[in-house]
Order: sequence, then structure tokens, then C-alpha cells
Amino acid sequence: MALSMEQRPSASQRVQAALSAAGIAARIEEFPSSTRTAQEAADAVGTSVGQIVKSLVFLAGGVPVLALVSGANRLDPARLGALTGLEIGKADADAVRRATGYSIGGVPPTGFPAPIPTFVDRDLLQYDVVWAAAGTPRHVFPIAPNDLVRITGGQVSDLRPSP
Ligand code: 5CA
Repeated sequence: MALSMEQRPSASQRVQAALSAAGIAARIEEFPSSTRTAQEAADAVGTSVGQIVKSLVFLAGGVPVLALVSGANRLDPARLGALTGLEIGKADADAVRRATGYSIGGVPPTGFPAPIPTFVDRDLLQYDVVWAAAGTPRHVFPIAPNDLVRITGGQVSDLRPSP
């Protein structure tokens, strides 16, 4: 039976359920201002931009992969190419939505229709807590970086351009 509008979980509720299923009692916060970009999310939370988790989808040999990158860093696609051994392309907005079930600006680090191989920026591990998107451009949640690695099955990696 199709769910009515009332019964269908919202994007942030879907993220909450996925986190609960992974054993994380996340405290998702909704902000009146945008958390669409890492800087906006940092300003809303009152934290450094480095502690914001960017969820960036790329296509590796045409297959979605996820990079969880510190908001302070730029990801070098060549790093993903070296890690996967595949040709890296950027996912467009439609591909992001298809792979993750969420729209750009709200893509969470987990809770996808099918698992997405994930790489976690090593720089995120220097913090006690980092903040990731929770399904919409107004919802984020705090998580310990080691929990982020655990629930995503992510490979901790150097993702910045090499010096
Ligand atoms: N909510 C914030 C912080 S938690 C957030 O989702 N940030 S983000 O960095 O993960 O999402 C924005 C990213 O989406 C941008 O860094 C950019 O890489 C990507 N993006 C933005 N517009 C497009 C687009 N038109 N096509 C593909 N990717 C895009």
C-alpha cells in the first residue's frame, strides 16, 4: 500500500532511522538558516568549517562512490582515482539523488538505498566531534569521527591534493 503524505517519513526522519539502525542515537538539529554549504553549516552550528563533513558523490568507473571531506579541504579527484583504480567523474545532481536518495546540500553520510563505497578524509579524525548533513539543507547532526568511520565502513584516506 502506498504511504500517504502524512505517513511518509521526512528526509531527516529517514536519516534518523538509518543512524538508529547503525546504533547511533543522533541528535539531529534543524536550523532556521541554511546549512547547504559547509560554511553555512559551520556558521549555523557555531563550529569551525573544518568540523563540517562534506558528502561528495563521484562516479568511479561510472559507479557512485562517496567522499566524506572536511569542510576545510578541497578533494583532489586524482586521489580517488588512485584509491579506486578507476576513472573518476563528478556526479551531477540527478546522479547524486539516484545514488543517495537525497538532494545536494542535504546528502547524509549514510542511509542510502544501496551501500556506497566510502572514503573518509583523514583530517576529520583530529576532532572530537564533526557535523554532517541529515537529509536537507537545514538539518545536521554531530557525530564522533570514529563513529562516522564505523557506520559508513569508510576507508580513512588522504583526499587533499598532495603538497
Ligand atoms: N549541508 C552541507 C554541509 S553538511 C553540505 O551538504 N555540504 S556538501 O559540501 O556536502 O554539499 C555541497 C556539495 O555539493 C558541493 O561542495 C559540491 O561539491 C556539490 N554540488 C553543488 N552543486 C552541485 C551540482 N550542481 N552538481 C553536482 N554537485 C554539486
